[in-house]
Order: sequence, then structure tokens, then C-alpha cells
Amino acid sequence: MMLILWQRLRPGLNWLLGLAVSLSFVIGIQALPLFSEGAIAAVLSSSKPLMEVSVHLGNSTEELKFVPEQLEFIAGRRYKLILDNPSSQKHYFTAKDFADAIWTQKVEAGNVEVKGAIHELELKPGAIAEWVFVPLKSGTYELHCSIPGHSEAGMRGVLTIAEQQPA
Ligand SMILES: [Cu+2]
Repeated sequence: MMLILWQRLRPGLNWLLGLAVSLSFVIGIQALPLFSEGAIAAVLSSSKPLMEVSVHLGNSTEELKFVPEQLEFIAGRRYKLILDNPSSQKHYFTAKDFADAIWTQKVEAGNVEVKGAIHELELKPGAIAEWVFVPLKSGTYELHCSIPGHSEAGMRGVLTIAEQQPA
């Protein structure tokens, strides 16, 4: 009796199991809040002000360092990072893992606006660039200048993304 019942129910159970698996798959995809368009849209429409942060690549006395050497961001806020190079040689702002942990809205330099993922910026002497982004993934990320010898001479930094604060 139980066997017959089981045989009749089994196709339905298999179908339900399949449905559950595909549902969890869909929910699993949508449960990635960090990089979802909805989360980005929420930040862009938020009334919270754009936070401006400045970093200098080198200085006028040709020291090989970032000023400041440490920058802190909060996940979910929108930032404008203003980079400039006050020295007489070119420098790089190279932060690949950091770039993977943020959503870049744009990079502006001169009259050019660049959209899409950015991993490294090269600034010639006197150059200024503005990087507008939303930090998404908390963590501690390294920064360096990728010109040979600069990182070894001290041109390194630490970029921190703190957890999103409760609304
Ligand atoms: Cu450099």
C-alpha cells in the first residue's frame, strides 16, 4: 500500500525537488547584494552627500610616497577620490584588489570621462584625476606605484573599506 502510494507521488516529488533547486538557484543569484544593480541604484539615488577624499602621488620634494598613505572608506557610500601628482615624475595609483571591491561610476581626467572597471591610473607630473566609485566589499587592500623601484622606496599605501553602517 505504502509502496503504491510512494510510486504515485514520486514524479510529483521529483518535480517539486527540481522546482526547489531552480528557485534556490534564482534566489541565490539575486541574493548577491554587493554588485546588484538595485544596490547601486539605491546608492546613486541616496540623499547622502558625495564624499570627497584627496590623495597625492608623490610630493614637491620628490619623496616616493602617497600622501596620505592610508585611506578609509565605508561600503555603500559614494566617493570622489581626487588624485593629483605634485611631483616632477609620473606615478601610478595601482590597487587591483581594491578596484575589484568597488563599483566604478566614472574616472574623469581633463575633458575625458572613462566608464567601467579601472585597476590602475597613471598620472603624469601635474595631472589631476577624479575617480567616482562606491566601495562594496569590506577589507584591507594594498596600493602601490608600479614604476620600477618606487614601491620598494616606500610608494605604497593601504586602502580600507569598512562594513556598511546600518541605515
Ligand atoms: Cu611612483
